[in-house]
Amino acid sequence: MTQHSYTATNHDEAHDTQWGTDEHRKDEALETYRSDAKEHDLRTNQGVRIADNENSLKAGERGPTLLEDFILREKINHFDHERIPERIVHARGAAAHGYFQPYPRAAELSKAAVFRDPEARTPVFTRFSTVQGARGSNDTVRDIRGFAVKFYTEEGNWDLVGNNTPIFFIQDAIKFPDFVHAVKPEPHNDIPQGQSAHDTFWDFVSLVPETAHNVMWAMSDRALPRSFRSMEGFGIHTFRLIDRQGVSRFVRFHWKPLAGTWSLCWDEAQKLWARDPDFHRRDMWQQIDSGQPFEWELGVQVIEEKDEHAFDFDILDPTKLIPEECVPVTPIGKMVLNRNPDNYFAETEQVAFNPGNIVPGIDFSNDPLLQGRVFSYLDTQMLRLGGPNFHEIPINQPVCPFHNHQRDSFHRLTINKGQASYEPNSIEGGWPTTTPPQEQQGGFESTYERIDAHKVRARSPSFNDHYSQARLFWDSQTPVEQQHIIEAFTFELSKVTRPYIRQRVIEQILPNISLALAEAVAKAHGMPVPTAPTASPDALGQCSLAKAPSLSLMARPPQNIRYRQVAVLVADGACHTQLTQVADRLKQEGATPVVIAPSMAPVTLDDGQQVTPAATLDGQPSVTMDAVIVIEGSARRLATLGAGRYYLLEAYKHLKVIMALGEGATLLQAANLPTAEDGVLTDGCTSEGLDGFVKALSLHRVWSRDSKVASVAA
Ligand code: HDE
Repeated sequence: MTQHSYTATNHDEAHDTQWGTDEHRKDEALETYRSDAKEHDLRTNQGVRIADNENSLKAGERGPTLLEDFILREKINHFDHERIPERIVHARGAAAHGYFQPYPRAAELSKAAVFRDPEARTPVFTRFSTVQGARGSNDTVRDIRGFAVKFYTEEGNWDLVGNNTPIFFIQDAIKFPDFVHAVKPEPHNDIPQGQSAHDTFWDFVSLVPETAHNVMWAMSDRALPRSFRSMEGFGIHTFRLIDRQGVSRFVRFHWKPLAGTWSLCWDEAQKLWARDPDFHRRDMWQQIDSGQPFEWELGVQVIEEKDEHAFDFDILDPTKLIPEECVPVTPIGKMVLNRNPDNYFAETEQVAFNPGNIVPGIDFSNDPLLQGRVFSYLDTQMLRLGGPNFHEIPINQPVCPFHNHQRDSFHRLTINKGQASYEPNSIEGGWPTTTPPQEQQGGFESTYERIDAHKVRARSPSFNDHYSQARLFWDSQTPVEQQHIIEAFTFELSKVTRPYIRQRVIEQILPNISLALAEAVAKAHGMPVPTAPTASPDALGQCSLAKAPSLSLMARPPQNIRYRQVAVLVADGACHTQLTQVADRLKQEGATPVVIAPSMAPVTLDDGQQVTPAATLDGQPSVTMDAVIVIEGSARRLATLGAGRYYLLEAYKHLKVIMALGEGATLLQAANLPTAEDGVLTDGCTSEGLDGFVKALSLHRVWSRDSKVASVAA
């Protein structure tokens, strides 16, 4: 083993002089802890060289093992304790390193160091997660995704711990354990994994109407992201930004993916559970590894304090979004994720996010969900990471110095020198000392706010509206998206075994969102069709907008094909010139061509040259790809294979663009698919033909096909 220098908090004097604007600061700090065993002897944790790592110490070759074998005991002992508790929610995740760079506008809104200098890059570590499933569950389940960013700023760590929806299921932290118990696998049999399609979840949401809005998002394609790179992220709660003059403004944080927003189909997502349970984490890992960073803009919706009550909802209510049509999102910076972690456990598993980690220039609002969260994260991490010293774990350490009088407990790494671990003291010259708040580099100061109130256990009447934004969400979707929501409700409720719970959702919840939605789901369940809303006028609420186009994914397709994975199907006899032409064009557009063949054996092309496939039809099935191109000369061979025909059938069912070149139509015919319709291209490998492919794929899917695919047997 290499020697570590555990100077967790004491290497900072050196850093004091180097502070500044370096995005590599965290990377360099982590280097102290990296261990590379190359050219090192195998040793025990006490440094003793090991001579035999195959046999335990025994009394005779066939005799009992001896207790004295300290090498065996140490190895087994450590192994026995390798696991730590997984996160109670968001257990499954994947993360990457990168940086954040502010735009000039940011410094006008906040004095936080992270926003100060448009030339400065602050290191970040960002973890994406599902909520419901265990650490080993599937990536592509229908679920909300966590979107947690740790900014290692020069004035301390700021964690923006958000989700990929701008709202949450509940309004008050006191309901969180109930909500999580309801959505998690059921307690008697630990079923189902990674899914909300079960009795306890729907029992809870049918009894707690404030969940309706977030449930709508969860039943939409938003809950099925195609890639972490194509997700929006949201801080959800209203926060505050404090500028250099001390002026506080309310803000909502948004992450806007530069790649655009695109999702999976439900059937595709389910098939991916088996075909590639690691679909999202693999996608991020491979793309970052191949130099294709993941990028977002950070934006804020800004509300002046005087406008706090200017909306037809309460901005402290985390079940409400602020429509972008009412308050536009101002971009204030860009995040680039460009480096994979070295070690999953050390970094992704041990990272501890906490919305309570804020820095001068940022502050909380009184959102009652946020207030509870500020308590919860530190508390849960004490258990998960084994005590109060988890801030010393390399991935959690700030890049700036930190000194205080906190001491001891389990796994303390810092060797605090001196005798005085209290304040005030005269023995150590009074150090460390406090810093008064100031415009820059000052101590943290909470927003000055007058609170003159009765102590009550109550909810503000301004939180009574539970349905107006669920309706706005529904009304803002395109017909295809609405159909997907209907199908999602129908599917989920079909897994609910108690008819009275299904009935309660259909009769008591859905009619308050949309009678059309209620009718479609009721019919699919053979239940009476509701004819009128059931909620009180207060709960139904009112929304001044009829529609908010920003809520629809389909309304704003990415308009390019960057980062798309395109299956390029080949078999013996495939046209070499065409293969090169297609691959070149896809790369030119920023997409990735993946050459796929029936087996991994080299494919002999029409000119006698050979190409080694990247994958097989089975190994990289169509569900893992965004579109399919069949290279001329391959179709006849592929048509003889079930896997070849199924490839196109499934791609067609999942609304993917299919381009069949040359005699490729024979493969379409063999699969009983149309040879000429929107998104099925057989124009030949001309430059116009490829233009047509790029144009079709830039809409992400062939949405006009949606109504036909129910009859496709794949
Ligand atoms: Fe969390 N949440 N949460 N949550 N949450 C956790 O902290 C909690 C909420 C979110 O990648 C836990 O370290 C309470 C909203 C993310 O490590 C825990 C409440 C939002 C992650 C916890 C909420 C989130 C967590 C579990 C209601 C979106 C994963 C393990 C008051 C804005 C972070 C852990 C990561 C994780 C508590 C509600 C997002 C138990 C009490 C709203 C992205 O502390």
